[in-house]
Amino acid sequence: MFLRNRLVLAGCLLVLSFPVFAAPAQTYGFGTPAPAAKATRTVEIVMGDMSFNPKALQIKAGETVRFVLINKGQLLHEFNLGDVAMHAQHQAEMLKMQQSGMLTPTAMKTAPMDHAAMGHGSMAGMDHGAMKHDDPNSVLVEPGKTAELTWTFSKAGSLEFACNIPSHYQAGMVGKLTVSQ
Ligand SMILES: [Cu+2]
Repeated sequence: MFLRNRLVLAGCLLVLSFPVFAAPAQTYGFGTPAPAAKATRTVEIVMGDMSFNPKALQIKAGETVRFVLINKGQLLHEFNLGDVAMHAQHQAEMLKMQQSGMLTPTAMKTAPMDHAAMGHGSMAGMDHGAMKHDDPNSVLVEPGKTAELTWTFSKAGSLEFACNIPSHYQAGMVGKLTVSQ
C-alpha cells in the first residue's frame, strides 16, 4: 500500500509517469539491462531466416556486452536473452500476439492507443500490458534492419539467446550462451 501511494504521488508530480503503473520493473536472475556506453565488449550476431551466426557465445560473469543484431533475412526476428523456461513462456506470449494479429511475418504492430482495452483511468491494465512486446531482455529486428541490446551478466550459468517468434526457435533460431565464473 505504501508503495502504491508513493507511485500515485510520483504520478501527480511527473505527469508522464503512466508507464510506471503499466509496466512494473521486472528483474532477471542472470543480469540487468545496461546502457550501451557501459559495454566492455561488442558482439555482432547475424540473423538469417531461422539462424543465428555465431550459434554459441562464451561470456564471463560481470561482463557488459553490447549485442549488435543484424537481420539479413526476409522475416521479423527476435533476439531474446533467457533460459529455456523463459523462452518457452515468451513463445506462448508471442503466439497470442500472432493470433491477435499484432505480430505479422515482418513486423510487430503496436496496439492502437484508442483501443477499448486501454481502459482510461484504470490502473489494472493487465491485459493490455501482457500484449505489449517491451521486455528489456529482448529486441525485435525487422528484415534488413540492425538493432542493439546491452546486458550485464551478473553470474555464471547456462543461458540461450533465442528468437521466440512462433516456430522460429524450433526451426533453429536458438544459440547457447555460456556465462562462466
Ligand atoms: Cu526468428
